[in-house]
Amino acid sequence: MRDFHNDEAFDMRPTALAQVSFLADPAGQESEPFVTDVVAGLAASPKRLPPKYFYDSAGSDLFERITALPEYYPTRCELRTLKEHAADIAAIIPSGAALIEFGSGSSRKTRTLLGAARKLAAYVPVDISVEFLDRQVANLQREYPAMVILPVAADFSESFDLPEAVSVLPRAGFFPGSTIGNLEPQEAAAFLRQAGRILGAGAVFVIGVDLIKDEKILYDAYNDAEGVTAQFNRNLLVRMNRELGANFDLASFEHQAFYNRAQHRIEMHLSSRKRQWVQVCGTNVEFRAGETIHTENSYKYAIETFQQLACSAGWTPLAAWTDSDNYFSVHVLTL
Ligand code: SAH
Ligand code: AVI
Repeated sequence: MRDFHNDEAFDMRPTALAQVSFLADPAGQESEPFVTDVVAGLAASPKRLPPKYFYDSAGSDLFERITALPEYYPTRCELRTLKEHAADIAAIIPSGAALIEFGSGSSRKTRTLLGAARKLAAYVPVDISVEFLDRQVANLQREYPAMVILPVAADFSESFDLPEAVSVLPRAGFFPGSTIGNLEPQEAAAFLRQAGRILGAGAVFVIGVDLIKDEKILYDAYNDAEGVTAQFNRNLLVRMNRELGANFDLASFEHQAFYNRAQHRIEMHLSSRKRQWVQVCGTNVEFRAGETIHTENSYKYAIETFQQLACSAGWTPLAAWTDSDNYFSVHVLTL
């Protein structure tokens, strides 16, 4: 096996290989994606913003707090299933493989696999939240000093390159958390196709997908009593104020989350409490009283519907496990 620790390609560890563009061109020729998406999203009707922008450093910390809330069942249910099937998952990951994780966050769930799949050659966490990614990689490297960790700061909905060293290794994919549910179904299919290109023929892909269930349980998970989800939602306004010089008054936007039964999704919105004008990226944006910015969809699937989606993107389902409450599913696919 290659000695990754002495390979020049790894000089940049533990700082993530950055493929997310951040800075606006000073001449304004080419704006960063955040600016472009905010300008387009607030000009649209109804107003909307892509949920990937929740995740700056503060947003990632808030998401971690959400995962510990009593109402937020997905993390607990998925962790239980991953622990129960850790040996099954380890058995299908080839020895000497690189584990590529999309939207790795705290890598908490990965730890269940890293313990079981001891013969991994490298772990590649991919995340858009660059500062948080660097912090988590430093923690993980301390816990697993022998593990080769090659972080990539990238938007997984765009094409991105894996570290050079991984190109010679068999690859396994990991996409927990039901982050795939934050993509529109056609975006999820496009993502699965692109993941297939990244992971390569013969790869296995382990994906966590939240299930359709009792509406009260879904509602409560996104309307927690402590208000952490509301803070996570409003963090988008905080981020626009800080990074784009906007002047959103946080108190005049209300967190809303509800289940859309026809579309099988939780919708999150920020609703303007009054008629108001907000300065964003040099324009004055009008909000009517009660008008919302649609900030996130979180699609819930039936096991068969998700398997059909995966098949339409070229993947073959190998297994699907759920927790004892049937709240959350973990799928194993192969290409
Ligand atoms: N996998 C973790 C974290 C889920 S939260 C878990 O299961 O608990 C979603 C994660 O995906 C966040 O860390 C966020 O920064 C990342 N993310 C969201 N959209 C992304 C995108 N387009 N590209 C890369 N990372 C993204
Ligand atoms: C990361 N993602 C799957 C979470 C979800 O449940 O849709 C994000 C989240 N939004 C509100 N609470 C948690």
